[in-house]
Amino acid sequence: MMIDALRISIASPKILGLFAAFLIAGFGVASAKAIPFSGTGGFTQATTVIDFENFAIGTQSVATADATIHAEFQGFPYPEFTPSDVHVRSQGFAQHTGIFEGQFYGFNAVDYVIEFNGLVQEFGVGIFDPNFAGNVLIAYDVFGNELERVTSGEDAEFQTGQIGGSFSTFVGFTRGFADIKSIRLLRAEGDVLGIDTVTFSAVTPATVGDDIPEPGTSVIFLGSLLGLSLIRRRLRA
Ligand SMILES: [Ca+2]
Repeated sequence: MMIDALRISIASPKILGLFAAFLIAGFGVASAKAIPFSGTGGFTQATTVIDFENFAIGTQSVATADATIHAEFQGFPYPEFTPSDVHVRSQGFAQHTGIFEGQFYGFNAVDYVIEFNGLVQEFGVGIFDPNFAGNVLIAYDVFGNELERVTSGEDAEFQTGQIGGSFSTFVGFTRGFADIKSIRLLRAEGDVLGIDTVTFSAVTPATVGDDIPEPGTSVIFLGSLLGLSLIRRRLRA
């Protein structure tokens, strides 16, 4: 975790010097792009919030113009959960204002998936009743590669509370540019989570192919090379 690395660096002048040298050399910049945070104050840009208040109770898969939210089922040891069990619910227990209140989604022994219709730079979500170490919030890029994760019990940004449904927290990421395509919240063994206040910065189009040649372009390029080669042979002949 970048923040932990920074703390260690500050504790040791030698490592700090090395770290500075890396920064000057241009290394370490990539990993500094992702900063996990807790609390709803971690955003630097205007955000959109899905608070589930406008969806009918019982809605199983939530979709807006920007994102879709659904659950993934782990099966054993909770084979009893089916898609119809995971849906928009109304509040029936202690809550945290602005993080977990009113209507929310889930509260089952499942994982949650948030897919954006494009890319976002900043993301955060209210998480209800995390009690154990090992809950993980992960951001993925457009190729499904992991960008960043925060884990309860390991990272200070992902707090847990007492068992009994009295605790909620807010966990998120901010990136150097918009490269988050999807988010997964994977529950720890034995934990049961719900989500609310899904918050994200502007969704920008996911343009795959700006840095990577499309297959078609490569084939055309290869074709041109073969063509040149043939012309050269003919000229020689
Ligand atoms: Ca809500």
